[in-house]
This record gives sequence, C-alpha cells and structure tokens, in this order.
Amino acid sequence: MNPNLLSDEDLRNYQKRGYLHLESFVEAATLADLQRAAAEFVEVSRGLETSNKMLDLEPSHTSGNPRIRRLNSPVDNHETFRNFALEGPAAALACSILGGPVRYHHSKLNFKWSGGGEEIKWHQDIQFWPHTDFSPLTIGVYLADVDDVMGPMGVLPSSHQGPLYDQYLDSGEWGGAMNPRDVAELDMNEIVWLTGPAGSVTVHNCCMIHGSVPNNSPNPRPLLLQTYSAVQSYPIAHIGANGVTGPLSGTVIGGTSDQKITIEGRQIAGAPDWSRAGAPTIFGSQQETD
Ligand SMILES: O=C(O)CCC(=O)C(=O)O
Repeated sequence: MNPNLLSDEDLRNYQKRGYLHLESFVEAATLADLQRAAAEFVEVSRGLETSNKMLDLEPSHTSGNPRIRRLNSPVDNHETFRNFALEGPAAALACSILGGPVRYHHSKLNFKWSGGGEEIKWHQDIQFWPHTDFSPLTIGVYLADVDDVMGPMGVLPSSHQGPLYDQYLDSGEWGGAMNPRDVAELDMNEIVWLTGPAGSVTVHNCCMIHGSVPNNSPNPRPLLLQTYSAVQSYPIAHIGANGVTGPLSGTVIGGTSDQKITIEGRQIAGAPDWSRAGAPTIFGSQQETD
C-alpha cells in the first residue's frame, strides 16, 4: 500500500471537515473494469422480476427497462469489486487516510437510476453499524459522470464532530434517517454537493451528515461504496447491520491486527479472530500451549 497517496493537507482536511472529494482519482483502466462489472449486474437484473438478496430493484423494474436501486455487497459478488476494495485503490486510500492497516466492513453499489432514482434522506452511518471508535469511513467512486441534477451525494462539512442523531421515527420504529425536526436545524447552505467525472472519489466519516436528492436526469448515477475502519476498531455485534455485512467483512488490509482493544481505559489483548476457521475449545487451546 502506498502510504503517500494523499498530501498532509488532504489528511488535515479530512480530519477537520470529515470528508474528501478527489476528482478523477481512479485511473481509466481500473474505472473501465469497474464499469464492466457493474454492467454485468444490469444484465443479471433483466432476468429478475423482484428484488433478491443481491439486487434491490425499483417496483417498476422490467427486463426491458431495468431499474436497479442497489447491488448489495459487490465485494462478495464480483472479483473486480473484491480486488478494488480489498487490494486495489480503495484499500490503499483507506490505509492512507487511517494511517495504517484497516479492517474492511461492507460494500454496496447504489445505482440511483435515471428519471427519478430515489433520494437518500439526511443521515449518519455510525448508528447503522456502531463500532468501538469513530474511525469508520466510506469511500465512494462514481462509475459515471455526475452533475448537479443526477442526485450527487451531499455532505455537511464538519458535522462529523457534532451531535449523533436518533434515527428512529416518532413511532419508535427504525427510520434510518434524521428526524425532519433535526434536519430543519441544519444550515443547508453549507451542504457541499460532490459531483465530478466518472472515477471521482468521495470519502466521508461515519458521523458525517450526508444524503442525496432524487436523480431526475436521463442517466443512472452509479456510486460504488466501501466502508473500512482502523484495524483496532471493531463492529459491535447485534446492532444494526453488524453481522450481516458478508463473509469478507473483517478482512484486515495493509498489515495485521494485534487484536488489542481498549474498553473503559483497560486494554485487552483479545484472542485471534475465529470467525472464519471456527473457534477452538478452551481445552484444545490450553493443551496446545502446554
Ligand atoms: O448513494 C448516495 O447518494 C449516498 C449513499 C449513502 O448515504 C449511504 O449508502 O449511506
């Protein structure tokens, strides 16, 4: 991994504002591979009438007029996306921002189809998948040129240092977005809309207020998103999406994990990660160390 991918100024900006906007960051050949992979799923979608675990389709989707909302977990569904996120430019960028090895969490490809592709209301991500710290960040790559009318992602600079909002509805159900009363308190003039040519990259911290408006243009707005945390940060189980983020979630990139974690000021040298190979019994572990 190239630790010098970003300037010191970029890194300072990320800390201060909670986001980065890197125009035309992904080089042409890699971008073309990602675009080809995305196009394969559009073809797959033609054979579907309704959403399945992999593809979330709009109700009006048909084989002749595909309308995809989201490809879930591209990293688990295509080698190109897997390489990009776990070994390629997105992995390198995550390591560069977080200053060392990182832990991959999850990925998705939001297509936001043409002619009305849906809005994503203002929200913060960390409530969806709390971690043991606030290092998690999401790297987005536009797979098409995106202008103002295509529903680009918008961020509220420095909001990652502000309140962490309750994203439940008044009814008590999970709403996945900020309450309109809280949104009304925001200064929307401060929102920065992250547009750019295909290959442009967005990075936002897990506490950043962000969202996007409907896509009223004649073209889809595919945004490939992958989330990472610092290696010493862990998803907290049994809350939100943690635990349903795919078999590659937890992959350590750019180094190793010493499994040390600090809770309430006390450091634990945690056991190895047994989530893939299965846990040994305490009897087995203790006998092996005799
Ligand atoms: O696709 C977008 O515009 C925003 C994505 C996003 O906010 C999310 O998936 O958390």
